[in-house]
Amino acid sequence: MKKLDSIKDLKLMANTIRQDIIRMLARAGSGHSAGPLGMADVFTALYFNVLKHDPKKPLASNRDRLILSNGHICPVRYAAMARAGYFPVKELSTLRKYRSRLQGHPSRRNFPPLEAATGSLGQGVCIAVGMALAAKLDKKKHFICCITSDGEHDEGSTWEAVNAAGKYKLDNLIFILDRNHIQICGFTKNVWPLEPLKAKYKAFNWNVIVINGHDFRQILDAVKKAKKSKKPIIIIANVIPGKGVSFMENKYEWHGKAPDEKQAEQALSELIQERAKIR
Ligand SMILES: Cc1ncc(C[n+]2csc(CCOP(=O)(O)OP(=O)(O)O)c2C)c(N)n1
Ligand SMILES: [Mg+2]
Repeated sequence: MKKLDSIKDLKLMANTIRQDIIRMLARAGSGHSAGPLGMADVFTALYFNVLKHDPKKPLASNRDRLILSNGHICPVRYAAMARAGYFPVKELSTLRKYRSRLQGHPSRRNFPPLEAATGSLGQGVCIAVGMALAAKLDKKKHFICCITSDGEHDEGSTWEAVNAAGKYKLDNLIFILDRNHIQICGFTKNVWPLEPLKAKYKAFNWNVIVINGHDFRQILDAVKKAKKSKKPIIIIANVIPGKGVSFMENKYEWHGKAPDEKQAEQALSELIQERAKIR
């Protein structure tokens, strides 16, 4: 894997990925903007530093598995994978096109390195728990890392998965929560309050780390600690939906909307200005 060790290089890569997301969505003319932009730093840290993976051998049996349970934010995963060398960057322009490998929600049938077909909320988390249990039964050493979202915790099946992971003491399972406080039609606290999330996970016999999901040092430290946990662990990553684009930040209206041409131009100019300030 192409490893980036310096925080500056990670920040530059995350900025590149945010620009990719804007270009892909504008070209597709539909899709989700806020979630992918919010998770660009986490995905950069995963693909360019902490996950064990090899784009040249994408299905190697000892790879860490990454399940994107909130499948609708897949543009961020596609951009990170392209930049990491899984496929040519120009293929990003096929997002959401008929027959593309890069469907609007991840399709393992179209592209096996995506690990699972997700998007139906509450299912990827269950798949991840099953994969972690299977890996333990097979005495495998890889980790199962599952990205889940706050809105996904409205689903009963999410809590069944959490409960099962606690029972089986799945110390090879790491959840990373996209805690952006928004969902499809409002702020999570108004639609379906989730707090106290930390206490709930602890009650299910999980370890919990809470971080700022835009701080690379915190992300890297948290995943390193998570790999040493003796229980299933969740990293609650507080992130800003729409991060990096002023008119999208903290606006749930951007949950499932793509920028038009003019909005994309404005977004890219802000990201390019931000890039110049990266030290
Ligand atoms: C089982 C299921 N029910 C409903 C939906 C429709 N849906 C798509 S995204 C979403 C909101 C989920 O919240 P979150 O993942 O926190 O959204 P974001 O932070 O990206 O805005 C909903 C209800 C779905 N994908 N799956
Ligand atoms: Mg959310």
